[in-house]
This record gives sequence, structure tokens and C-alpha cells, in this order.
Amino acid sequence: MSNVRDNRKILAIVSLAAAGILGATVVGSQAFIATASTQDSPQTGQTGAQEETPSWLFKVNRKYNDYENGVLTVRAGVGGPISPLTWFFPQNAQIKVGETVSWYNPTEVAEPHTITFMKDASSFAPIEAPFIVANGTTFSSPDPAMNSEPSLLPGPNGTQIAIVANARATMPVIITGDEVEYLPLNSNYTMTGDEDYVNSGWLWPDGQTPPGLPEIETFSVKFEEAGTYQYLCLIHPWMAGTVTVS
Ligand SMILES: [Cu+2]
Repeated sequence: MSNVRDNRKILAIVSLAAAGILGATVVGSQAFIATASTQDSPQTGQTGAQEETPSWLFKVNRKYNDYENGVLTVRAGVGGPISPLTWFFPQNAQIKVGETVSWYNPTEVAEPHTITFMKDASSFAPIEAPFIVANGTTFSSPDPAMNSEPSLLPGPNGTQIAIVANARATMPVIITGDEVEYLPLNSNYTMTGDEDYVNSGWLWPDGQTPPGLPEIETFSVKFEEAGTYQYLCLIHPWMAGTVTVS
């Protein structure tokens, strides 16, 4: 199977799935470049509808470029309750062979993101997926006070279908060929370049993981092979970034 490096086509394909937002992104990117030469002073990372212009994005992107001892920190999202930004800062992370990129989510509200590398669009993991269960299977909540109920549909041959969270989207996991390996939470993974799928799991802001969900607040990847590695967020597929290793 091919690998996760130089997989430009996947991002194009997945971005098309968010075509409505793609238009805005393209327009934004053009304005982004146009304002680059005239905006020299980074400003504070205040959020709000007025500040979230392409030039604001450019300035924040330049401001957030934290590198220390071989580790480049990338912010997955920023912003507050008015408008959390679905963007990576810096969007294009540049490191040397043997260095690490470490992601965290500094959003002020509980908006999760993933860091997901994949070889092509067929590896895209939906957040929820249907699974066949025996007819009559009952589901009971560990918290009866919670306002919740499973989504159940009629299945084939008298079975039923339950719609549940997809662990391959929500948990840290590596898939290489037929091999599926779940990582510990908040992992520091070393990329071989042969993976078909590398996923951080849902990355929550510090202390804001909803009760009962795994507390994943960082994801780090060490890159030992030069190349261009493209990734995206499964929750917001237009939220894409690149790691360039030279
Ligand atoms: Cu996201």
C-alpha cells in the first residue's frame, strides 16, 4: 500500500466534500496572500467576528511559531465562544529530519479537533458509523440522568443497526495495511512514512474534555523521513495542515 507522504490528492478530494466552505477558503487564501506584504506587526490573539479576517489569520499564523529543543508546537484551532477558528497555526510546519511536531488545542471553548494523516480518501474515518447488532439488543446508559438514547435503525435479516462513535476517528490509532494499533492517550508517535492512517483522536482544550470521554490534550509526532506530510481534521475536513520535513 502507499504511504501518508506526498498525499496531496487526498486533501483535494476530502476538501471537495466541504465544497461550500471550500469556496470561502479559496477566497480567503487569496486575500491572505494579498495582505501578506502589508501586515508586519503581529497582534494579540483576540478573537471575534471583526478580527477574523484573512489578514488576521495571517498575523496569528506568523505569531504562533513556537520551536524549542527540536519540537515545533502547532495550535489546533484557536478562538473563543463567538467563533472558534478551525485552522492550524502554523498551517505549514517546517522541521528537520528527526524533529517533532506537537499539537495541542488552545480553543477557549470545548471544540475538539483531530490531527489525521491518511494515504487517500478511502481511509477517511467518519465520526459515527453504523454497526449491526442482534435484534432486541438493549443499551443502557451508565448515567440514567443523561438526556441520551442510542440511534437504532432496522438492519438486514431481522437485525438492527446501532449508530455509534467510530473509535478510529475518536481515538489515537495507527493503521498500516491490515494492522490496527491503538496508541496510549497523548502519545508521542514516530512516523515511519509507511502508515496508511495516523490519527490523534479527539484533541480537547486543556481541562475541557466532556465527562466520560478520553482526555486527549496533546499529540506529538516525530518525523524521521524527509518529505511533505499533509493532514486534516476529521471533524472539520477543510481544516488542513502540512508538515514539511527537510
Ligand atoms: Cu477541527
